[in-house]
Amino acid sequence: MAIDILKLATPAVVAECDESSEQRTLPSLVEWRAREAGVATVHRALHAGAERADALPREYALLDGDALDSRIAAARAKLGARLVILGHHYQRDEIIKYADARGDSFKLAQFAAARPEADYIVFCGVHFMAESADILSGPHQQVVLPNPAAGCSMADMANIAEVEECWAALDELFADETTGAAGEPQPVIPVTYMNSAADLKAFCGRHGGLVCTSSNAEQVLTWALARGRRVLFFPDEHLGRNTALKLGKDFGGIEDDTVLQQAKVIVWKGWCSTHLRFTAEQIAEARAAYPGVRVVVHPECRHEVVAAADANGSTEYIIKVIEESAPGTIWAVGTEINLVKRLAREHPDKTIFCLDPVVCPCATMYRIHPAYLAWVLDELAEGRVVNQVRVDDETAQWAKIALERMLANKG
Ligand code: CIZ
Repeated sequence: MAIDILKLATPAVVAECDESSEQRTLPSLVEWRAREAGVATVHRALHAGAERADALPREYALLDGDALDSRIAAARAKLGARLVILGHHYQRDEIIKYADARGDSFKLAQFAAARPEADYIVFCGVHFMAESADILSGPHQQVVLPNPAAGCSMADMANIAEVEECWAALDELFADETTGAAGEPQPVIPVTYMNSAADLKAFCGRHGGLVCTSSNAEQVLTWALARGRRVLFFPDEHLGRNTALKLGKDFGGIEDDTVLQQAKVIVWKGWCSTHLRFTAEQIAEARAAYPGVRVVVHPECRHEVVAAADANGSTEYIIKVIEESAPGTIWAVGTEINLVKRLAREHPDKTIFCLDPVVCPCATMYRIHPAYLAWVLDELAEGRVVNQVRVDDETAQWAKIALERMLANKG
């Protein structure tokens, strides 16, 4: 049955997600603005365990969009080629419009490393991305994260103390597999997703492991399983499981020793709250409402969602399949809403909508606001570096080894 594309309306977004409202994600900014307007606000404590402060000088919180535009333009003009601004695909449009390059975390880190003339790399993304840019860029380059509170809750679900404890337990469990003979496979190879702190990447570097992104997880796991009897994959349980299933390998969590003995891929218990919003029911609804719709989701979604979709892949992959599709095609997309909305706007000849009708941007990505960008750029223009993200040399050296092993595998 031919579908008249002109009759299809893009599904309406029916609700705003409370979790990602500016009130919750940018307390300083909202509080200053409310105080100026004489409106009472409910004081909200920073999320538990936050080591990175959400701070912004008051004057920036009170500037409107036009004033912020002029400040940012003036600072960029002053800094010229010494400055590069990077925008991750998940950033809001008000930030992406200032970016010299947009991409996924890995592509952006490579872009920065290929620009040695840039002394300052302002990374509009989250903490682990700025760390990776620092690791891959030159020693004279300084990486700035406009709001240091912009983190990744999934990345924070594995920390070095827990991973070392787990590693020691696995070492004990598989102790009789090691004879010390030359060339024998390692009992376990650690693999960390790009969405992880630098010290976890360094851990993988030290222990014969490597990093993966959502676009090369299959190649990386294949590499690791050729050198080890099994893989410990952290922090994202879903990317680990989806990749193991694609490769036809057994997987298991770390809770049960019997499962552990059989698993080829041992998955950590971490997840992305944004991608866990997508369900197989939403896919069924999209298929019923839009005959011929193609569904593409990110592999951080649950396995049942990935299995029900037509395709799955990283942000770069999602952008590519949609860009390369024929005019008139219909796409239901399961990833961060800012990227989906941008794809819909940039491809008006296609019908593109988010699988989830509730707008729920990644709350931590949302912490980069133009007010923070204007502030850090003004400081740089005056020769002061604020909110620098710096990985110590020892950690950076091992993390780089893990990243380079991944590079050698990039398919
Ligand atoms: O690696 C990245 O940038 C993230 C967070 C996801 C992706 O698929 O690109």
